Amino acid sequence: MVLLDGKKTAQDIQLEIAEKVKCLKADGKKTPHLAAILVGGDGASLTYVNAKVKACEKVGFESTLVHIDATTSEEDLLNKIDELNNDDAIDGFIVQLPLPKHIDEAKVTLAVSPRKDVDGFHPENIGKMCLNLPTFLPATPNGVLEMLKRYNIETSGKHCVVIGRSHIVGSPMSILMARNGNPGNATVTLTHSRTSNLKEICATADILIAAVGRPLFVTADMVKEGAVVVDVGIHRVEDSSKKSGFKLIGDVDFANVSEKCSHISPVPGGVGPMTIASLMMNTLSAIELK
Ligand code: L34
Repeated sequence: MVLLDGKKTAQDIQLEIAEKVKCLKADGKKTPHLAAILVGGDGASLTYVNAKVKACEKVGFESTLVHIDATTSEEDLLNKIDELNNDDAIDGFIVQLPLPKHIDEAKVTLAVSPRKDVDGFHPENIGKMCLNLPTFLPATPNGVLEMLKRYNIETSGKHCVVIGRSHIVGSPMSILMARNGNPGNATVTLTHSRTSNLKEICATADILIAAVGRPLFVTADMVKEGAVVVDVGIHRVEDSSKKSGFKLIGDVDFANVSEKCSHISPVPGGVGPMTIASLMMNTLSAIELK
């Protein structure tokens, strides 16, 4: 079994980006500048956003963290987004999800200028992704693609089963795996909570991508011998033996599934760090697309 080491792969990518940033600076070009808006935010969101800011430092980008109160009105958030849309210093920005319940995520997604939408969530960018036109690709699915590519995993002609149809992971993941490209050209089945015979379908997957959002949902009986398993889930569960009081687990029952598959991504240290590396790639291309 080969471990798909997202932590190490993300570090490699960040070193490559750092080299490119050095060249940009040497050529007198603008230093890429990423901003992140965090509204309120639980511990997990704060951890992820802080990791994004830290990654910016590592690759030599400038970064701005806009941390606003959980009680902020939708209108105030939309105004802040407009400010960033019009700020020439900022090349790209993200609004960390989830948002507090009183704020409409769809409205927020639409308010971000497609040119600065380094999360790749704006309908214009989703449309371009579907048409295989150059654009910002959503960070998590693109991180998974990059991981498959760097581990030389053949996707062409393979049966890829994606579990979960969220706007930010499952849906775009299924489109990217089916696109004409490398990685891509897979035969994709997108499954979700209404899928009948889910276990049987998963057990036919050459590549199984779990983005269900339920801890340890994927058990060994759902996995074909020799399959490639990518775990996009991330859950904090109580663990009194840890200083933090919790441990991280994924959507996949790693201990049992890892005995059966050819490749598997761990949690932590799998897709999470790749999401961040992928955001750095998009921010760099925000400069290049200009
Ligand atoms: N707008 N919202 C927006 N863009 C995104 O791309 C995200 N996502 C998801 C949640 N909301 C978002 C993230 O950034 C998930 N996500 C994310 C990013 C990083 C990590 C996990 C999820 C990550 O670094 N995970 C580490 C462990 C971190 C910890 O200690 O909790 C890992 O090794 O998996």
